[in-house]
Amino acid sequence: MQTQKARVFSGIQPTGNIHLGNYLGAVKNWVDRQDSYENIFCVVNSHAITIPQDPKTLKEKTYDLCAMLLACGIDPKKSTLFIQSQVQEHTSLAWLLTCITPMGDLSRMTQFKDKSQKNPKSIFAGLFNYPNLMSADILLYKAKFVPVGEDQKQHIELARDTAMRFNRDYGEIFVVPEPLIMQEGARIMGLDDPTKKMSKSSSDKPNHSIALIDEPDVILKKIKKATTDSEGIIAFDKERAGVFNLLTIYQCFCKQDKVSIEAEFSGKGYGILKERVAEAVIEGLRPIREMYSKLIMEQDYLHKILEEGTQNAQAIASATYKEAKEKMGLI
Ligand code: AQP
Repeated sequence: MQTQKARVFSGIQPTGNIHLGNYLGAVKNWVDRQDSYENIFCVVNSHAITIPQDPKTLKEKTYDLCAMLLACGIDPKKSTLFIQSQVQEHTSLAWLLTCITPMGDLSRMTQFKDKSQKNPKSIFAGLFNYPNLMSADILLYKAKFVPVGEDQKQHIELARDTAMRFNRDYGEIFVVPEPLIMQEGARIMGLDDPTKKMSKSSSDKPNHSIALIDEPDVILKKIKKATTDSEGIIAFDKERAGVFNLLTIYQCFCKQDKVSIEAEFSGKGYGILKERVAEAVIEGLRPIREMYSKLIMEQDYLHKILEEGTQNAQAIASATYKEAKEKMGLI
């Protein structure tokens, strides 16, 4: 008997160049588990405008990111890929959910606090309401699992609360989603400051992040400059964030366990560690960069994939939105 696969949904913002944190914390897991689930992946451009964006750049970055996701290994035969703003039910359902979400819950969100601190001159209501749009993204597809980095755990907990509240007050329609967070790579830190997560919006700092499109010499240079410490011991010690971060990145690519990695580096210096991490990252990203440079030239193919993805997503989203709207008494 064939059992139906559980559905996963996840998204990524086209706010800048996709970096190693996005890849190891989220996208690599989407790719690696495509056979285990029914997959829906989305470039969440409506989330991107919660912080002011240049319209022309946003549009370009949106298509670039779609090409990059395919280059990373998202297979259109196994996964639906689409752009959020092309399925209007995301923003429509977000409104319904906004009307049942307490202000207090939204004000506890750490991402809102962090992002408003980073952009003190542009704290708009959209940024505050961002988690409701994210809940709508997930709940529209009745996804069971949401593969994300650790930073998104709090938003998924909110989506769970919202689903349960709606189901209790208006009738059972939403699946209560669960986060899928990897043991390794769920929180890749900035190379320049390993106490802060690697982030697209800090990419103005030259040695902060590694973009998936970075050339080998750039990757080597950035890793050589990564902040470590003066202890000189290479071990998975969370207290020593710089070395821990480099070892975690290494582990994600070489797929060995922690004990054998520590043995490999026993008695060696940070110079060797950095060289080997750089080599692993360069070789791990090489096929992605090469595939991306081909795909970005094939705009017709890209648009065809996205059109099919939109149609698949739209069919599910409109059915769920209709159910939710009717339950709330909207005509
Ligand atoms: N440093 C990270 N380590 C592991 N996973 C990460 N993710 C983000 N940063 C890291 C995961 O990547 C997915 C897509 O993230 P996003 O595009 O929605 O944006 P974000 O979480 O806000 O990530 P950024 O790159 O830091 O963007 P900005 O600078 O705009 O805030 C998510 O699953 C996320 O968990």
